[in-house]
Amino acid sequence: MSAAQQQDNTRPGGRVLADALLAQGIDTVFVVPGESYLDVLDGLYAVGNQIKTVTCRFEAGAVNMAEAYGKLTGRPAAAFVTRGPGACHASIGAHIAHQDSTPLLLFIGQIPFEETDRESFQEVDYRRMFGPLAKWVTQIDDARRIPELVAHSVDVATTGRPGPVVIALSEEMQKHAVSVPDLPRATVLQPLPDPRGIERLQALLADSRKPLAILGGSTWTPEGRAAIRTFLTGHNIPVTVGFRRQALYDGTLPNFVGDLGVGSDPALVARAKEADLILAIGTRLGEAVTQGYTLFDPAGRTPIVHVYPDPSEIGRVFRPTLGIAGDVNAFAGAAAALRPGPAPWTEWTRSLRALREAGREVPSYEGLNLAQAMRDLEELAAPDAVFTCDAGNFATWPARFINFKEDQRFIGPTNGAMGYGVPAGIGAAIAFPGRQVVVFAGDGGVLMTGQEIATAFHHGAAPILLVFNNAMYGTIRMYQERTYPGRVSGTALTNPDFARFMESFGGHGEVVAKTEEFAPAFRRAAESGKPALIELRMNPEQITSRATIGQLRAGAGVVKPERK
Ligand SMILES: Cc1ncc(C[n+]2csc(CCOP(=O)(O)OP(=O)(O)O)c2C)c(N)n1
Ligand SMILES: [Mg+2]
Repeated sequence: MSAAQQQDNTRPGGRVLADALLAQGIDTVFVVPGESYLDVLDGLYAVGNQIKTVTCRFEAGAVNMAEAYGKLTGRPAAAFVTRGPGACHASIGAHIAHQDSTPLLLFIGQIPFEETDRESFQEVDYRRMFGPLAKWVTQIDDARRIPELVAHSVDVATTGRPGPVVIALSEEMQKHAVSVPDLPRATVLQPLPDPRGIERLQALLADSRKPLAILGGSTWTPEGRAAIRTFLTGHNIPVTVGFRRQALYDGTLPNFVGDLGVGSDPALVARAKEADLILAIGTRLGEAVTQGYTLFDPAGRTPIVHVYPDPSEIGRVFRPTLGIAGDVNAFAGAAAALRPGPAPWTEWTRSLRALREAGREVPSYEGLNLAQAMRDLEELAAPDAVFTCDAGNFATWPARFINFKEDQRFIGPTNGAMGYGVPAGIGAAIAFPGRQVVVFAGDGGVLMTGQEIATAFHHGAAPILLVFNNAMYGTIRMYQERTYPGRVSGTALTNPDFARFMESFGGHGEVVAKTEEFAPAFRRAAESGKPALIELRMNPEQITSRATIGQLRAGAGVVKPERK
């Protein structure tokens, strides 16, 4: 089509929007429909299978699938929801994408523009509602501006520190026939880190005896990961990963020493405090990673090198000795070219790795031994499996006992959002058809969004769900037992038969109550080729991999609150 014809290409707003998505390289959308964006649905119909439309059961599910898709591919997927109630259900996805720095587009069908401020049916001001949750919020009231605002939204979502962009779509605007050109994708190269940073890093390393790297963040490319591995293995620097950023670094390498987040090995946390140089690369130094802001001295006595794409995040809580703003992958490339000097920390690295491996040894537990089950999973999972994780105590079992491998991926919500794991697993299966997807979820979180199993069936995704069943909101029970021992309140659960729940959708269900049952159950689940669920029937007394409820009560030692 010539440029002149393109100019003449009069289309209704809904179609312009679908074409704008295509022009920006967005080929997958996750939707729960609403009459507020019928014209966009029709635009999606018009472009046919150029855009894959995944119909979901719950807006939180839709937006979590889109978030996981963006987290795994680095390109945003779009979620479409209706105004008012749909937007409210979807808001959790904006919060996850914000805290996880994930590119995401959340489109919301809006009321007709001429009814604004009458509190008309389902009316909400999204600029106010999503102000603190999103990186940017806009509303399209003129169909001629669709290409501009969609293109800018993609740029905002994907550059610097990535994040969610919310785009409200006035209802009648979607019907207006306009002639407007599609806009091409912009190639935006990220700022390069200043080469002086590498020189200073080298000088700091030369003075160090106990360096420690923390990898995190969302902007890694495969090349960047390979380069940072070359740098860190070449210098034999011990490497941790930030909260829920497992698999950013190959856990089988002899300098991987564990994760810093919620439920980290206390021995690792203690040793991390001994480090004399912190290399925080790509990660925010947020609450979870820094163990409630206690890991380093805020006045900067431990030298910190902080490499991050957004300068406004550097020095936010901890004063760095050296801040390096810019693309972490470019930094990694430059660091990989450094010739390793003498590394007087061989013993330090070896001892941290020994700690990691000692922590992975399988203890004996009463009842189902989840440590052994996780070690079996480590053996049995596909070498390029994608793991998705919900939020809860159960997540500490895989983090402690599995060393994730180079080609595997692991994603979870760093904001601790329950209900993430199952839809994220479906998003992962849609992003990477044919790859094995394993979901870790508790009996609490799995029923927040477990109905999306129907979406998995509808779109041919086949994740394997591992449901850690302790018949309680175990994390909160753990805090309860520490703070108010024996006073169980609001945390006990009555569960369905999870295997039959999965079977009722047409999937494969298994119950594992004994340790030796896990491996064959996982094999059968993987071979079934269908969505599968394995209920892990836990000993509820074993509240974490490190403590029983009895031990928590015994160690609680807090003053009981007075009741008035
Ligand atoms: C959406 C949401 N609601 C509530 C919480 C608070 N919360 C954190 S963990 C947890 C319990 C999780 O229970 P379950 O999924 O069974 O996992 P478990 O801790 O028992 O392993 C709750 C209620 C949360 N993090 N997210
Ligand atoms: Mg539970």
